[in-house]
Amino acid sequence: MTILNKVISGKIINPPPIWLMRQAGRYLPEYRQIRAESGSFLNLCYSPKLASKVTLQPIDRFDFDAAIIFADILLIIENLGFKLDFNEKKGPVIENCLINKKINILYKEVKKSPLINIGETISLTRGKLDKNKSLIGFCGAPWTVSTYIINGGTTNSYEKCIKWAHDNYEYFMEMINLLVEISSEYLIMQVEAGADIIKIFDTWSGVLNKNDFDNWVIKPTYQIVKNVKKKFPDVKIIGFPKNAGYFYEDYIKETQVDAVAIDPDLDMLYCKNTLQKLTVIQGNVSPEVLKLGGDTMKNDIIKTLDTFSDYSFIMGLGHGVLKDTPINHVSEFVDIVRKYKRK
Ligand code: 1CP
Repeated sequence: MTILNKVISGKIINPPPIWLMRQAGRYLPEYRQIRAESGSFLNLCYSPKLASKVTLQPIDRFDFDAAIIFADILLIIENLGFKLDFNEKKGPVIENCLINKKINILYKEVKKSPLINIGETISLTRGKLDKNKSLIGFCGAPWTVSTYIINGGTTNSYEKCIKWAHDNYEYFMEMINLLVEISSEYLIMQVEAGADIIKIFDTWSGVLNKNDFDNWVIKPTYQIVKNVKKKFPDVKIIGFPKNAGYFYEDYIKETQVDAVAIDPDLDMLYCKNTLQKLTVIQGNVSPEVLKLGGDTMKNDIIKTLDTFSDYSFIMGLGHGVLKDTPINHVSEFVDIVRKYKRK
């Protein structure tokens, strides 16, 4: 069993294992080189050889305890017939987003869609990765993915997506159910290819009220967990309902994920006294503090370890590594954690 799997199964390991969201990416020169060679971000995601190289770069450099497969949560929307592009400045762009168009399913079966390339990246990477290290597969949760489909890209007006969902409720729920179905199949393919942990990213769950959170975040996530576990009862699943605040508790109890990633906005003592009693947590140093470095970073890392190391814990960030983060801050982060002695 990998070290991360042991921790998610309830073992207390000190110092805890480490991996970071967006640990591969533009802050690494070796990533920027392969990204330039690949021509575009999508080419890179769909090229198993290059994507596998990029997945392993942060492991070679920092010796993290897990690799997360290099891909993107939005690739799946091509299966629903939407054309995805990534613009250097704007980020993801979906032409003919839902506000203008109806769903016209292009690929119902994951294995007959371009997502099959991600399975290939996973097999290639598993063959090269140390046996003690986990390979993390992932998908976006239906609500978060649907915000991009509705809006056509990143937005800062989530109220428009919420309004659209309520105004077109039946159609919206059909889309959520379709995303549950395809995402489950996609995750099952990832486990078959060699992923031993799955993460479900719900980056925009924090904009919803409790009722919508229950119906659009908790229920679809529970369905995905159920579908994956039916096929692979032992695979461990980490949920990330970012900015869900006090809704984290119901999310943990009702989705039946095996662990949750916590964002930096959550109070650490609340996490320790409440969430850590319910499940294994991963978190939650702020990516801004990692970028800043120095004593602020050092103190936050130690405080995080002091707070959470009485129970099973995975050390990481509350969100992804920022683009201009100095590489030596990441090495120092790993160094401080590995030298940590539990009080
Ligand atoms: O040109 C580039 O280098 C593109 C930048 C980039 C990268 C490196 C994007 C575009 N995606 C990724 C990789 C990625 N995305 C991974 C790989 C593995 C890793 O973590 O190292 C993962 C897991 C994601 C997940 C992802 N993509 C999420 C959920 C997690 C999160 O960060 O909140 C979301 C919301 C996306 C959408 C996305 N992909 C890329 C951009 C610029 C965006 C938009 C983000 C936004 O709307 O704010």
